[in-house]
Amino acid sequence: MSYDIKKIRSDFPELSIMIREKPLTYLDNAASTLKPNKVIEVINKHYSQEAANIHRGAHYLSERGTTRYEKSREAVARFLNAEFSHEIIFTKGTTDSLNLVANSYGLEFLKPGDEIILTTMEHHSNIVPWQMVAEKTGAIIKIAPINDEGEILLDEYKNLLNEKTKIVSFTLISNSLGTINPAKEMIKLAHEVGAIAIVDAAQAAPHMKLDVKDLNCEFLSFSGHKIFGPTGIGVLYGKEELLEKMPPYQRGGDMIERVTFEKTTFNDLPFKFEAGTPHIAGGIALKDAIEYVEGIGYEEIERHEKDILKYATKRLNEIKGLTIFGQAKNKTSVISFNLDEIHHSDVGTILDQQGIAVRTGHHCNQPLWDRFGIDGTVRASFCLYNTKEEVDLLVEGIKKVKEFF
Ligand code: 7TS
Repeated sequence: MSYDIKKIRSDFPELSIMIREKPLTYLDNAASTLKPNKVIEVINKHYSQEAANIHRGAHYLSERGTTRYEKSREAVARFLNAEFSHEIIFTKGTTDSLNLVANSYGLEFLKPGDEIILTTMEHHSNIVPWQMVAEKTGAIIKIAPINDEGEILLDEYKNLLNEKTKIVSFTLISNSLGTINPAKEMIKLAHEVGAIAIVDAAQAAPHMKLDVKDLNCEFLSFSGHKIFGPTGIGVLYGKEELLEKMPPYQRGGDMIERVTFEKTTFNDLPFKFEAGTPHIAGGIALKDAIEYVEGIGYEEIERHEKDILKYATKRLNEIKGLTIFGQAKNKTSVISFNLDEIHHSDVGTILDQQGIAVRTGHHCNQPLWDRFGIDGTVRASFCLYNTKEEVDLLVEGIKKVKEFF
């Protein structure tokens, strides 16, 4: 079956809006994706006909909401190929998921001198929580370096691993370079020294099939809003055995079994990690977002996106004075670039005047850009609904920027 891009684009109402009297060209998908009608309808229906609190009420709406929310958890477990649905913790997003692991697992189990390995290309949300853990426990952070193409230097990574390594935490796909990291191999090597592996799949979820059994990672996180779902909802997958022995991250309602003023016992998984009223509508609609992606199919999506990336890379490389950062052999859907003598924020402003949405700046990767000796880039990021015509508009837009200067 051919890829029905027209139909796919018609599923996203925001793709038809005008920005500054120009049709929107949305190339900021690594920051957040647009939402398909199905997701919007489910959220609308929830708030117009089904809103009620869950996990507590004796009434119809509460029970139905609970069923929907828990069905969504099952859908996520299936989506990630997790063994049990109670290994799926709903969070606010990837940042929240990583903070949960750092605060709960990191603070509980790390000791002075233990080592945490990250990579040069981590998003700030996979750096700053570990700095807190290091500060509070006396653990040490080590960084696996990358080459000029933006690929992890596996030999250097191997050299960092030793019996003191307790945690390896890395992104599956770089939000700024598009690099797809050799996750399975990195996890296997981490396990050989007895470390646990944490995968940040925020950028991977919209582009590639995730399988926690195949990866064999201890934890994995992603954000709803980057996979065509709502903001404010995300996922932490954790192996049951580890989640069981971790202390709660936040405390309050829903996460308890019995409270007295003297002592509290905690609820079972996953509720031990879900204190307070959750993002009910978001949790429910996440199922529809996932099913939307699965309905198209990752094989089809990957083929389409590879085609777009190849075309965009070729066209951008034709522009004189344009440098692309991130040339990994195994790469997806992101092009970071700069123009000689023109600041990235100026490029973004002029593209915006043409209805073209890109991100400019450090993209929450300051240590990565330190590695390249720059302070940021222009970033165009593509997903399943982007087209070659949009790449052409970007190229025309960049030419206008050059003319302007
Ligand atoms: N990890 C990676 C690899 C990311 O790209 C992001 C967000 C996060 C974690 C944090 O996700 P959040 O949903 O909790 O915010 N990345 C970006 C970006 O590249 N531009 O805007 C947000």
